[in-house]
Amino acid sequence: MYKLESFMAELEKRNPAQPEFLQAAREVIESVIDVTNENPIYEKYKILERITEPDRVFAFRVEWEDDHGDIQVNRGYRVQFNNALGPYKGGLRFHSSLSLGTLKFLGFEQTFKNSLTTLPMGGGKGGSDFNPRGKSDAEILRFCRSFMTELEKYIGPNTDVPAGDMGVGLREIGYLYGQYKRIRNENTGVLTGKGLSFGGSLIRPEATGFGAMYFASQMLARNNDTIKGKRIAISGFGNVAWGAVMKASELGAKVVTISGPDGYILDEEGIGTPEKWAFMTYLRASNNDVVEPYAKKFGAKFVPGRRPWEVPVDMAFPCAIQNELSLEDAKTLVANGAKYVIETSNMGCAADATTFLIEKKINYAPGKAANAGGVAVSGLEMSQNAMHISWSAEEVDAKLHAIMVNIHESCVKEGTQEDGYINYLKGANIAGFRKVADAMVLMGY
Ligand code: 2IT
Repeated sequence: MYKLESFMAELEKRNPAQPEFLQAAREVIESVIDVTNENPIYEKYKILERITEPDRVFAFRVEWEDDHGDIQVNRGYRVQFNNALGPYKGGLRFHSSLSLGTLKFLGFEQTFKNSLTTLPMGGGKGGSDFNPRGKSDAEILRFCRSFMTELEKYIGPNTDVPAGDMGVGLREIGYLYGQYKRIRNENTGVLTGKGLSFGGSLIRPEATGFGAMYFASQMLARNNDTIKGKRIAISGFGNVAWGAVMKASELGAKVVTISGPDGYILDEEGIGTPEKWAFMTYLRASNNDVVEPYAKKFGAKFVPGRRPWEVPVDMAFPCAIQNELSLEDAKTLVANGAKYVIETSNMGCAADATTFLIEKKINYAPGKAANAGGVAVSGLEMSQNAMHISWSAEEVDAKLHAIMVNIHESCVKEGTQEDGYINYLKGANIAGFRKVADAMVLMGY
């Protein structure tokens, strides 16, 4: 019999100073411990011990020359967490505070998320403590080249297929893929999120945000409600927030906030026009990591140094970074009448915020379910590359929609409580876990 506290104590001893990894692991283990104890084969095969230990971790030096001719040194990583279901799959994050512990949390989460998509993908994550803020295009190119010169040794279209994450978008994927091709002379689509002209998939840039709105629409439908007319707070201003804002607007909701490290924008008119969406992509590409210019351009309010969760809304979609919504934020949202909190960033809510939302029977969805649309369309990009074809936007969007509906159903199936409340956290964790655990059992140790 596994016991949560003794298992966690052991995990904490093995992984000191990795609080985010331990937070993610506790959240999953807590959800699946009963299922595990009901299946003695899981204990016999030491599934919990094995599933919390990455298959392997690479760490490497990345050296590059800045625009002044000075040599800079960063650290690069690739965490290959679990390949029970397919090639390692997961994004690359470039962020100044990135550590191995953060990547282990992300790779661990990715394993269950990818399982939920039903596509054949294992879980991995990588990146660097390289800070894109203020870097020139040429510096980003030189960094990406150097990073891929090492990463190239560990990846391959049937081994490990990275994509973008924070700080890694279309431009960075292009530079990384260019270097991969220079070294390997292969057009196998080893990265996803590529440009359309060299193997990228339509709808991939929008997929995470679109998928979150499809998932939210399913949650609303279960409550005989729709997203039309809902007032929405979104955090972040990058790729994920951009897709979310566009789809929410298209479905008739009004998004009133986006945010950056500098504060948040309150736009009472709604962030609902192509001009405003285009400005978000301009802000992201400018590498300044600020949203304030939006306020000046569109006559909206800028609230410096604060997060958007103090704005009264019906639904909140954290779309920026882990632990961006605290217990205090959750209390404020609920006190102001919010009924839905949908994590679109990975582990967007702090652990105590999640517990509070579930206790209050708020419709809360964890990131590994709600934001799986991004990696799902990455999986579709892999399929298209393998077949040397491109699907139309309509085809990809329909498949994305079907996948999100299916993930929602899996959560409902495994997460419905006796009182009818859907514990999406538990549902997503159990559904994602079962498939990985069963595959590990079938393949032996
Ligand atoms: O967190 C995520 O799911 C991603 N950054 C996307 C990963 C992918 O391989 O598309």
